[in-house]
Amino acid sequence: MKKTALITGATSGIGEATAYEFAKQGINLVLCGRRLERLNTIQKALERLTDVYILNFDVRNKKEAFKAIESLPDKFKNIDILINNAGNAHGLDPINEGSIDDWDAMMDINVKGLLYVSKAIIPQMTDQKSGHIINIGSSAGKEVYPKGNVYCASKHAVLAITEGMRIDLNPYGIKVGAINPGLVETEFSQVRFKGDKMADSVYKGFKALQAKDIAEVIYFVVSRPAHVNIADVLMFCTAQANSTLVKKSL
Ligand code: NDP
Ligand code: 8X3
Repeated sequence: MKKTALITGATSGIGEATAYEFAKQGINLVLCGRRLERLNTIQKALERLTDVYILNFDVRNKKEAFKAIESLPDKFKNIDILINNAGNAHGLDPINEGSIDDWDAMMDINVKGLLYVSKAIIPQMTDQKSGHIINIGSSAGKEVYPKGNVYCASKHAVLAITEGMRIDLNPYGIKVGAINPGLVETEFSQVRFKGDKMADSVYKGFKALQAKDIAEVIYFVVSRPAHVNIADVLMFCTAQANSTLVKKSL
């Protein structure tokens, strides 16, 4: 039987690449994001390969998130795989200069949004006594780097939530794991620096991870045999040794 995956943040970067990878493997898709036009375009592109349904909502909005997930037609209602990917960094400032709006955005999207979507989907997984949840954390969830403060805190929270989910959902046969990448060349820095040209320099002088690299690992994780659960993956590009050490050729 074909599996169905729900991917949050499917309109760009890691989420979009995962949608393409899963479609190639014949997994049915529920793709989520705020940018409807992009969802429509991706749906059109992937419908040649698999069945695709789109949900247009903001993960910060609890009511919208639940309403959207409840509205899924029967064909897409049973979610076998949940990829909690929606998220971003907002700003890169020392804690004494950080913006409260940026802090709210990161906590509301990366942490609370992940919880809302999970809360809406988990009951159906516990009923079925199966399911697989992958949370996209970050190397920033394992180390704190200068000016990373609240983003790192949000990703440390994602790791704690992942571990908690794995423990609490273990009796139901639900697999839970986290994928924690270092620098990935996506729209991430455009969002972090709010379109400032600073964003262009982040991935210069070295070959960063690409969204497809992460998508392939995600597919590997979800395609293991039933008795195997990959709990935690930390991945860097070759030029990156840890959160702060990147070997640049420039
Ligand atoms: P992108 O900016 O390319 O993608 C972010 C995705 O999240 C978009 O699809 C965006 O969709 C969605 N999103 C953001 N805010 C909301 C919201 N409020 N409601 C619903 N969807 C939202 O970045 P990445 O692909 O790099 O990021 C994906 C995940 O990977 C994030 O959790 C990020 O923290 C993590 N990560 C990224 C790394 C990197 O270096 N790029 C490294 C490690 C982890 P839309 O705007 O349409 O809503
Ligand atoms: C994204 C990677 O190093 O920019 O989580 O925080 S980093």
